[in-house]
Amino acid sequence: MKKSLYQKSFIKNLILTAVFLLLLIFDSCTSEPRDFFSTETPEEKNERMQWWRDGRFGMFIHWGAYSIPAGYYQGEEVQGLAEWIMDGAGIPVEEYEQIAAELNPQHFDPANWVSLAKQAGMKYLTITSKHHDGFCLWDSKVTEYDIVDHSPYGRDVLKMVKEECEKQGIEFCLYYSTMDWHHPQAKGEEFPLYLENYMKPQLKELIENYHPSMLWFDGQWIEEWTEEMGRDLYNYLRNLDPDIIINDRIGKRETDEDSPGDYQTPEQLIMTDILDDDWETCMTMNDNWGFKKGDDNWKSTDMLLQNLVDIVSKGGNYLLNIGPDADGVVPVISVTRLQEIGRWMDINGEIVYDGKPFQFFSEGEKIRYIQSRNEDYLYLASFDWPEEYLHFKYVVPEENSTIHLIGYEKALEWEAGDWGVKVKIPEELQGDPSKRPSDHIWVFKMKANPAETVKNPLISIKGQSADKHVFQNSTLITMTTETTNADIFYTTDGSVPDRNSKRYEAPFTMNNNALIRAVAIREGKVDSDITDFHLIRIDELDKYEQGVSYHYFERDNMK
Ligand code: FHN
Repeated sequence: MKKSLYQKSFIKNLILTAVFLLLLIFDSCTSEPRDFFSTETPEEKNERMQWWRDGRFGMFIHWGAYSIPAGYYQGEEVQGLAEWIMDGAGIPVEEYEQIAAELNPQHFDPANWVSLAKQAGMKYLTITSKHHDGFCLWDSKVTEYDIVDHSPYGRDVLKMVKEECEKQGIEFCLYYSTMDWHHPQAKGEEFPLYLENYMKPQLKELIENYHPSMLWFDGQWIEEWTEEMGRDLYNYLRNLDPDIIINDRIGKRETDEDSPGDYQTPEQLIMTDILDDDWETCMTMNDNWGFKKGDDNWKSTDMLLQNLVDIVSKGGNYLLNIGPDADGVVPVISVTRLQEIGRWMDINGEIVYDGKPFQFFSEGEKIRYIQSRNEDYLYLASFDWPEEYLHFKYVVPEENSTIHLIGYEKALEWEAGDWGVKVKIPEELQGDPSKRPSDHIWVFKMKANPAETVKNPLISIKGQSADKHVFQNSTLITMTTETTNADIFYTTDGSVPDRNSKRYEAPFTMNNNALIRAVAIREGKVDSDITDFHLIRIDELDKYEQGVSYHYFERDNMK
């Protein structure tokens, strides 16, 4: 039977589609994996990092078998971090396996964990899939040493947390330790086998089944781990999910350019300056990551919020940790802190989410400057309640700008002069702290430009200008400032220098211990900061010979 034109073209299309599909399959089987590490463009990276950069604030969760001993072994407190107890107490693998076999968190409620993050204004959550003890919180097909196969609980914790994150709109991310005290090949020469046959399949499993938005590696300091392994693993994972974000601990963190990873991870500390790179401070609320009985060294809510604002002012993210107990319960103080942070974020959150670093970020310890992302507004965060007036000097509000205290409707009165800017805090907010719009850090919003400030004076002896100096008999003090036509005023008794202090005219001699303090002033510009310089007189220095000397004692000789 003759085929109609329609039938012919249908068959032709069918054949073409089949060929095309075969080619596609063939191509995907044979095409080289992409070297993301060296070929990703800045635009591609910007796009990939967007949700993380916007998020700013995340929850870290350290939870696992170590939550059971909670820092105690055989009735004794174990020194070191709670989640390190296997190592700290030298618990043999078989014995630790028995501890893990007891994990049965009857009060674990993923909705509760995730909603705590959500309430606090956090946008992502990073949970330990496997910490250094090697125990896995998901149903891994590569091992039986996981919460589903090894513990009475028998449920896939990661899956539950993941589903809850999806429900509540929180990005789901996973911590994974390369160091593994449980796996027999994770040490010494056999490490490459552990990497290929255990780590990689596990990470593939995590990416394909749990789709984490970010992977947070840890344990990179072990000698088995190399920069090459890091680069290879980075590309392997990015080929599995090109959009995934990976922290810098996938590499050794030894060099800047050659180290893989998308952002830096300072631990328990905050960068001291604005950084061009992405970075995230991870921090505990008390002294341990995992749950530790009796660890009551809690940071205050005020401190946690100051950290958050300080980090945002320098362009970083804040990953704040909780360590639930063995039953899955989050310590009550952590809950309170998160709720208080959330109340503050409900009012002031725009400084966090809409904030980016301004050209300078701080004025002393208690003021932080942050600008809005479109650069239209400047936020000034005051860590202390300013009482009657708020003073600041590094920006000048635009002439017609209003200044608002976030959370309070009326515009505030302000005036500017050579001394800086003075904002009047309304009387109705004075006195009773409950009248203030929030309980911590107060945020002022305005349109402003950087003020012209005089450069700090530089004080030196013999051309050296560190802040402490040792001299003999007498020394010559020199002062300079980079601002032309500025006058320097100084004191030598530790008091605050101002226009009425001694004016610096020429180098002068000092022959005693002193704290010299100086300020540079030029009319029409904002006064410089004060420079401090400590002079320490040592008269007997020439009695000593230069160099290092030592005396050797043997223990037995000391009896
Ligand atoms: O040893 C771990 C520690 O237990 C914890 O997981 C922290 C979190 O950043 N990281 C390691 C130390 O760098």
